Amino acid sequence: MNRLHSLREYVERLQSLGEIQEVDIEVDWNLEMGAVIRRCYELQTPAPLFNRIKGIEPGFRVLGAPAGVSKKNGLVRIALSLGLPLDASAQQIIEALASAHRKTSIPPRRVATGPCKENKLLGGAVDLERLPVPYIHDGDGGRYLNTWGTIVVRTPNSRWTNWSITRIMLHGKRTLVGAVIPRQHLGIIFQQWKALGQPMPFVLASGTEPVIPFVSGMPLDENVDEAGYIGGYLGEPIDVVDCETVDLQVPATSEMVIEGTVSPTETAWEGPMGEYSGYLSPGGGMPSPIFTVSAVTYRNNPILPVIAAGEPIEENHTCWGLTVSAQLLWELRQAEFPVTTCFIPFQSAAHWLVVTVPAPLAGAAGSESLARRLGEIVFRSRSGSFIPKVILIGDDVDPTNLDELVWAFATRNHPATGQVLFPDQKVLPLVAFLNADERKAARGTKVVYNCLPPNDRPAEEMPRRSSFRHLWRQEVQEKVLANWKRYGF
Ligand SMILES: Cc1cc2nc3c(=O)[nH]c(=O)nc-3n(C[C@H](O)[C@H](O)[C@H](O)COP(=O)(O)O)c2cc1C
Ligand SMILES: [Mn+2]
Repeated sequence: MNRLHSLREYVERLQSLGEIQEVDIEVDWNLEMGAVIRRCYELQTPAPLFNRIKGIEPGFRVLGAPAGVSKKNGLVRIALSLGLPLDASAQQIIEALASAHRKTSIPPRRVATGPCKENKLLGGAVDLERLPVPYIHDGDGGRYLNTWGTIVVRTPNSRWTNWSITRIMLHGKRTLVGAVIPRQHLGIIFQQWKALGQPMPFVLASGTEPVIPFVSGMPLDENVDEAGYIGGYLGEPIDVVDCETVDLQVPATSEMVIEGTVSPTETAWEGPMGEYSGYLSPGGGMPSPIFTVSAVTYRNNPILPVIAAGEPIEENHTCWGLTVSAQLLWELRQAEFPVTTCFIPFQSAAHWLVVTVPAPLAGAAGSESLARRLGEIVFRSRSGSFIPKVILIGDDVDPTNLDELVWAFATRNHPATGQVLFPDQKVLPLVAFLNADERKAARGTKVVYNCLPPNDRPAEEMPRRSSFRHLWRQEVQEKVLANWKRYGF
């Protein structure tokens, strides 16, 4: 495990890999920065590091696309963030995230102080508009301070501390309004405070060591501390420091720390925002609780990471897609489903989950009941509840190879009998294909596309893959590979 201890270390490593583009001309936080970041995803450029932001005091910086995909180096930002070999494949990343479930949780270690305490603004000195908060997409409901930071909250009985990512919008100089979704852990813990009629202490840690956002975006089970899961994953604890004004702790090397309380009663409109689905819904959003800020602390020359969500591929598809895949792989193995691997293709914007099963199973009878069982497990679980469409396919197909996946899906899914429908499931209302009634009820039909072959002909007559790797016998393949240069290629 090649752990990086801070965002600074991460940025330095990215610089040495040619994965950072420093932007030294002045850039406007109002739309310009968001548009640049979005174009960086679309061109898969190095991550932009904005060094001068209009109207913001010198030194405050923004890092766009912190875990974006790179045209030159593929998933290197993700591999580096997770301490894995730089050429780690999506499948290796998913295995690493899933197998941390078997490790013992290591709780964070409280240390006296850390770089995040270099500057402190307390009470009346807090002014969130001094921070380089971008107005990202044309049509967003406001400026988003948080798109990649970790929100820390604790249950009133202090037994569970949750670290998660949710978007948070600027509301005033000292107030924010955050998306608090009831079935997410932030929403579950908020309900407990609300039931007591008490404000919920929170802290937002932005610009943490790069593994932290990954696990903050991972749908672990209720009552599981993400900090301990990260400790288990790394094999050592994360150092945390006490907050100034609330009884919570944050990673010591955080770039910016925003502390305060969430009102049990007061709300404001949050949203809309350009979403991971690849759409911005005008008029979207909802009333959400107000976060009142009591302290801001930050490193010297702090760096705020920013995601410009939208059409793939951005961090919702890489970070969230990979961690949901990892969680579902773990859950399917726990349920003794004969899974080889799970993968949410980045380009599907988390709408397709591909589940592969051993190829011999692929020709077995009863694949429809296997497809039904798969849908029951996936759609019932919280992590699978986000997914509308599942593809069940033999593990001769590499689900991370889009060319192969498209071919196999197109040729193996029967239009009449290949779909197992699951009506009236909980759905995320922001999915673009839902009609008005489905959106309102947040319920709709989900599907498992069964791409396992029918079992109605003898094995020797089953269609064979006609690729170089699959159709030609071994000695011919070896001869061709050995002669490749001699042919003149
Ligand atoms: C970049 C990014 C942005 C996200 N934004 C939100 C959001 O605004 N609201 C939300 O409920 N989940 C959001 N998520 C997904 C949650 O972080 C994820 O489901 C996580 O499991 C929630 O934490 P929890 O399991 O402790 O509830 C986002 C994930 C990523 C990677
Ligand atoms: Mn959680």
